[in-house]
Amino acid sequence: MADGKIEVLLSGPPKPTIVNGLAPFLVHRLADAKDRDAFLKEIGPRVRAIASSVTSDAIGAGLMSKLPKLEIVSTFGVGYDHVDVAWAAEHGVTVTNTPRVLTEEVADTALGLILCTVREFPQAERFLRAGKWVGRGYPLTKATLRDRTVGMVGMGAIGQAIARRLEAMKVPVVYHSRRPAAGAACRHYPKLLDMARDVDIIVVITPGGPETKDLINADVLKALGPNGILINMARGSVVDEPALIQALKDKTILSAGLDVYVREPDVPAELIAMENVVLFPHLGSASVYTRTQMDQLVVDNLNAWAAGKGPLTPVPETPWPPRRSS
Ligand code: 8YV
Repeated sequence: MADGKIEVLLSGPPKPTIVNGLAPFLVHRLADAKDRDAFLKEIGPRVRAIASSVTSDAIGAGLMSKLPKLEIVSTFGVGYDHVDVAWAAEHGVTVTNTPRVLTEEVADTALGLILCTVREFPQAERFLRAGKWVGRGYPLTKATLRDRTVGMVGMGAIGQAIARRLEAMKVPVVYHSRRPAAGAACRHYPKLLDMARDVDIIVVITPGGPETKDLINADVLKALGPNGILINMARGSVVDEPALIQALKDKTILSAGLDVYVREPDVPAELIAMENVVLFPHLGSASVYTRTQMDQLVVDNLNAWAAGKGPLTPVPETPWPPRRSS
């Protein structure tokens, strides 16, 4: 503790809300370290908390094990597959994320991506800008929401917010998840393949990580069928990307709308070359309003922990108070 302040390691860019909010702490910025190993060797023994301002920088066992006094990792984002939670749980380190404050924003984006993909709005806009409207109208779209059922993969808070929007638009919704979700009134499919056969659009909104890796594979896409549309709002890892590219090329499915990719920000050139896909640059929660609330929750979690009240939103794998095995 320098000057009585708790020392915090900041991973990711120094966003103003986070930097200002962490004023009560002594903050060390990982991004500024010229020699990362030497930097961690020097400050590591004093660091008690990590603040992570992005989901794109991994917080792995290698980093956390260099911080023997680490008690908490407060990360930005509802998804926390970039944090090795199994290691954290085993070592009594609490991980917090930023749920709820982004739910409605991500659901809005999902609805936008669904509509853009089904009705080809970005393609039609490109058509107008290219001066092609003069000769003829944009072709009628093959797809419509009017005769489709949506199958959600994942029915957590964001899944339910998407389902509410679709139901308000009179679109029938069903879902697949390992267990039926509390509070979801629509039909639950225990088997993903069964649901894929019955629906016309799959919307993926389930956590990333090893348990869901390549969940949407060639078999699921085949079951979705030639009129089918895949929407991915979750993590690139949930979809077998080469299988998706193949399915789009072969017309095994009709089209896809993607907000996330396996190696962001690298998007496969094959996808970029396709007209039957709509590609968003991971926009889910990307408004100033919502991102500020997410940044603030990163700070609030650390302040609540430092005040001895316990963090506000620990993830289920690392409940508060922590169970230290050593
Ligand atoms: C982030 C997200 O905007 O919260 C999450 O898990 O995926 C998004 O809200 C994204 O991670 C940007 O880096």
